[in-house]
This record gives sequence, C-alpha cells and structure tokens, in this order.
Amino acid sequence: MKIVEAKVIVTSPGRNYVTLKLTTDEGVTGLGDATLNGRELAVVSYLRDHVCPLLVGRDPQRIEDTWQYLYKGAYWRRGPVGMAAIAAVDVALWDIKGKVAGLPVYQLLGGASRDGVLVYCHVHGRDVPELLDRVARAVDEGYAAVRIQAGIPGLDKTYGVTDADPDEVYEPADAARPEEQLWDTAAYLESVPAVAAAVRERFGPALHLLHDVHHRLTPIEAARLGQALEPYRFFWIEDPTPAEDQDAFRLIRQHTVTPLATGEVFNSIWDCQTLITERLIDYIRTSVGHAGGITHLRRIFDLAALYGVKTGSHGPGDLSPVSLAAALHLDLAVPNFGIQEYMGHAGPWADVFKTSYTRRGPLMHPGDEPGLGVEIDEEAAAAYGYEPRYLPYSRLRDGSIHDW
Ligand code: GCO
Ligand code: MG
Repeated sequence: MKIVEAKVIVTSPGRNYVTLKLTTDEGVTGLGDATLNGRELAVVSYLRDHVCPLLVGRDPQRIEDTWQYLYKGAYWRRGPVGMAAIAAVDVALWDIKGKVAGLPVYQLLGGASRDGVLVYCHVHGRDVPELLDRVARAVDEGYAAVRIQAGIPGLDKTYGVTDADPDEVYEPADAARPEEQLWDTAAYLESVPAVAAAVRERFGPALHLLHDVHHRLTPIEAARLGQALEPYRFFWIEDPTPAEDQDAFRLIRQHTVTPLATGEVFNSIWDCQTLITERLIDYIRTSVGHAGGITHLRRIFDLAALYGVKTGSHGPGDLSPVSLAAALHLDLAVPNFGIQEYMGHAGPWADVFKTSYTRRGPLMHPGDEPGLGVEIDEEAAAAYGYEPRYLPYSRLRDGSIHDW
C-alpha cells in the first residue's frame, strides 16, 4: 500500500482549522488535525512545503517508522509547528490503519478500558449569579465535571468570560491583531476563592470543579491559590504558572494538596519529563494535536502511568473535531485516563466535519466506525475561507506585558 496524495485543507467554519488528508493507492483516506491557534499558516507551510512531498510513495501502515522519520529525520526537533505537523500525519495514519482493519482506532490501541470517557465542559459567568445559572444548566445537561471561570471585579474583560452564550465561541481568537486586555493578579486571587465557595455551596460535594489559571501566577501566588481552594476540593487547578518552568511546580507542590494539571502548550515528552518523574503534577494535559499525535501522546501517557499521573487532555474548540475524536479513542483505551476537556465547537463546523462521537450524560464515546469516525466535506470546507485571528494578550496596570 502507498500514500498517493497528501493534501492540506484550511477552513474556518467558526474557527480556523487545518486538516491533513492522506489518500492511499487503494482509495482509503485518513484525516489529521494540524491546527495551531493563531499560527495556523505556519503549519500549513511546514506540511505543504516540507512534509507532504515526503509522504507520497510511503507505506501508510508504517506509523511508528513515519513518526521517527519526520521527527529524527528533520534534525530540528520539537516545537509547536513541527510537532503539530507530525501529529497530523500520525493521526491520519491511525485513521487509515483503522479503516484498513475495519476497526475503530481504540480497538487498535488495546480496546476499551472503560465504558465512556468522563469529560468536563466549560462554564463561565461575568459574575457569580450568572456563573451559578450556567453551572445549573450544565448539570441539567448531564455533566459531572465543570471548568468554572468568572469575571474579575475591576477588570473590563477576563479571558474565557464574555457575555456570549456558552454555546458560542467565547474564548475568542477573533481580532486581526491580538486584543490587549488588563490583568490584575491581586484582584484575581481575591475573587476566585469566593467564586469557588458559592459554587460548592450551591451544588454540593459531588460535582467535579476545575479552574484554569492560564499561566498567570508566580509559584508562590499559585501556592496561595491552591491553599485557598483546598476547602472546595477542586478536581484540579490548571496551568497555575508558565508551564515551561517545570521547577516552579516543586514550590507549588510543597504548599498545597490541590491537584495540579499542566501541559496543553507542551509538544513532547521531554517538556513534561521532570513534572512526571518527580510527581510534581497530577494530570498531564498534552493533546493529540499538539504533542505528536496518538503515537507520541501514548508514550507520554505510559510514562505518566508509571508515576501515578493521570491524563487530562486539552480539548478546546481551537482543536478540530478530528483531534477530539482521536483524543476520545486514546482516552477510552489508556489505563491511567483521568478526564477529557470537552469545550465543543461553535459555528457551522458540522457542515464541514461529519463525526460519530457521542455524549451520554457525563461520558463521551468515539463511536465504532472504522478509523477515527470523522470525515471532511471538502466542498463545504471551501466555502469557509481562512480568517486571520489572534488570541488576546494581557498587560498589567503599569503597562508591562504579563504572562499569558
Ligand atoms: C483550555 C485552554 C484554552 C486556550 C486555547 C488557546 O484549557 O482549553 O487553556 O482556554 O486558551 O486553547 O488556543
Ligand atoms: Mg487551559
């Protein structure tokens, strides 16, 4: 069997998505997600100019060999652009292997270890009453785990919190230039424990609560937040400090038993080696789309399993349905699964991507279609052209740029 075509499809049905489509000489196709929010076209070029020409003529069954060929063969290792490209190739090859075998990808990974995949959804509110209403709605919809983000008194805007309905895009990358937002750590640290108390009081002890700090604290501030949230028994706090500083987690860990999650910006096992082997985190958030595909993510998850670290993959709306499907297959199979982020997708994405994953109450399932269970309608994709969009960034009151 040979790959005869490697095609990159850029489409923006609600958000920009970059999809790699591989076709074999037997007419089997496979999809991979190469979306890198705000830097999409860099991955398009990496794939079109440097990877697709190397794939034509290769045997699509040799997934591991292709991974090693693209990773070791390039000389330049790691990095978000190259690893998103390798991930797309890897996931597309797993999709093909599943279709050739007539099996869903999770079966190729050892079969289901659980009936379904526990997901957490996003809930945001500009103030506590709005947040509580929306948590109630999520609970009514069957979710057992929610990520709660609330507006910060004194700040005009808080990332992840808008007046938009939760079903719309509300973590926007919607400006042609990055929008500037004000950040105030003191106001944030003051507000979060009160928000947590209100949610816990209203919804009781069983609901899983998660919170994303988006890398904005110093280690000692993060330690203080972790301590302050201990009475409310969070499932995790996420990205408390800039994630590239693995040592920072030692300090946080010394001070709090609130579980810690990080890794959505990582793209290789080397980025999380210290965090995992020194048990500095509880959940590893690397994703199929940004950390080298199913092949590499499974390697990271296996390392994590050795050290009692569970999985908690990144699953935002800026990763395409192809990535979500791939994540669900892996989540269903691995022994140390923790939770899967499920932000959902907004806008007319379903015109373009046909999916077979489902949610029943708190659990999702990837479905039993051969391969990943996702197809792309290229004609529909062409109707939604690329739109330059950037995430916002923050400045402090004195004008200096703050960590994301
Ligand atoms: C998450 C992420 C998102 C990111 C987004 C950036 O936990 O889902 O932090 O909130 O901001 O994925 O592209
Ligand atoms: Mg996050």
